[in-house]
Amino acid sequence: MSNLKEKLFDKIKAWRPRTTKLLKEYGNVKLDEVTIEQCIGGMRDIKSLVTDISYLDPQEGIRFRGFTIPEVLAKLPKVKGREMPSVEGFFYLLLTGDVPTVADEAAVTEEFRKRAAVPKYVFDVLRAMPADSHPMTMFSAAILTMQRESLFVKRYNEGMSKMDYWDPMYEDALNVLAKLPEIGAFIYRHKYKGGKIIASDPSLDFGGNFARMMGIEKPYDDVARMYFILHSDHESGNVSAHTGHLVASALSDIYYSLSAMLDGLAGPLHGLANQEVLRWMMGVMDKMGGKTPTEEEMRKFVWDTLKGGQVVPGFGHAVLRKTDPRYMAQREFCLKHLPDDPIFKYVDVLFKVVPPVLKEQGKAKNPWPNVDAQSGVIQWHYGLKEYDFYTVLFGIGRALGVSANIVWDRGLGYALERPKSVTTAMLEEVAAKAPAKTAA
Ligand code: HAX
Repeated sequence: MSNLKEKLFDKIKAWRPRTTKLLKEYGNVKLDEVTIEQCIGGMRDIKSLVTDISYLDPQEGIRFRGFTIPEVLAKLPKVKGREMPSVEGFFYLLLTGDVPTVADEAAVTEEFRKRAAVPKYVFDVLRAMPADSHPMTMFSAAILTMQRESLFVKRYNEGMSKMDYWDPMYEDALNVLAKLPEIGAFIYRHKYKGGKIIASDPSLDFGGNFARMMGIEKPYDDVARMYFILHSDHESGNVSAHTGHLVASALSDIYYSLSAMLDGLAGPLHGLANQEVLRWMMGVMDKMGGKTPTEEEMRKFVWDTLKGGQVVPGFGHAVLRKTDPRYMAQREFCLKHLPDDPIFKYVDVLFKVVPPVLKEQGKAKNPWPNVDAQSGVIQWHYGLKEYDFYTVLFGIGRALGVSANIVWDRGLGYALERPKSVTTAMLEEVAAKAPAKTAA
């Protein structure tokens, strides 16, 4: 067993009695109540999922294993000579809850390296897809194509015990994660760079190797590391994480689960918003003949979007009620590395203009920018201008968190997910019995 796997198993064994005790001794204790608005309105805020990998506070933002983003970036071992920690060390933190030593991190890097070779048939499938396929469709298909490799399925068919589910799920998770940098970079080079593929360099870490295969110079390696870390997890209820968890709860393997989570991430209200932000800004730029709009001009563009019945991409959030700390981490990076970038200037104007407009409109519960408002700018600056690729970058990061969650789901024996639905008539019946004040 690798260090990581041994450590994980110790943690799972120590954790199991906590979950069992809660279920057996306190299973009937009430945790929450559900309103009609929550039932119709996308289950907002209903406490009905458990994860210990990350927690999203509406005011503070995300904590990974109890650490804020600045703490994570400061505490994890840095890649030699670089500003950012490695993705491998971060994955160790997500999976075990402990900050890795340099040796722990090196062991994960070695685990990923051993598993990084992508089967040739994946590239054949990608090459056979229509040229106008969206990169997210290609990414999801690439992962689904590898489903035949699943060790979980093999062991399940051999009759493995429920207590062992976590083990082949862990193996599958590492096997698929290790291949994501090459798959992502292949999709990019195949689709946008005339198929000129750059070979992987196994001596590099996850982020460094991705940057190399993308063909983008330093400091893009640090951009990649930062990007994958920031996008990894946002507790369990967001569409991508929830989809991964839901699909895996049927004991579907990690390939099915990650492919499905990517399909959810590909929606414009979720991960695709990073592409939509750039598309929106390019539209404004076109109308401005390339000039940066004044605040007054930008305000008009924002109002035009709202009056057209569309959302302003990159703003608002279902849980957060302040500026996303993932936005702030990227903003700090921009202020340090690309303060004069014209697109960053656009984003800066939007930062000033959009929240007051959304407040004035009075619909959005959170007028502040989310992660997607800032992320495309950095990619654009380093030459990645094909913005329909941006959600693939998000997907590589999100796969880290979703995989860690699924391994733990199986370790703790979480159940098949099956909420109950009601009919509209049933809701009306409940509403009719409500006290007049509530019903008014
Ligand atoms: N622009 C215009 N209207 C907005 C808005 C925005 N940025 N954010 C919210 N609203 C509107 C909603 O569409 C909703 O309108 P209706 O009452 O007409 O349906 C109303 O304000 C109330 O919505 P809410 O309760 O504040 O927000 P939701 O939880 O329903 O939705 C969203 C959260 C993120 C989907 C929403 O803010 C949005 O559409 N934002 C723009 C798209 C975006 O940036 N998505 C990425 C979010 C972060 C993420 O998941 N990244 O992957």
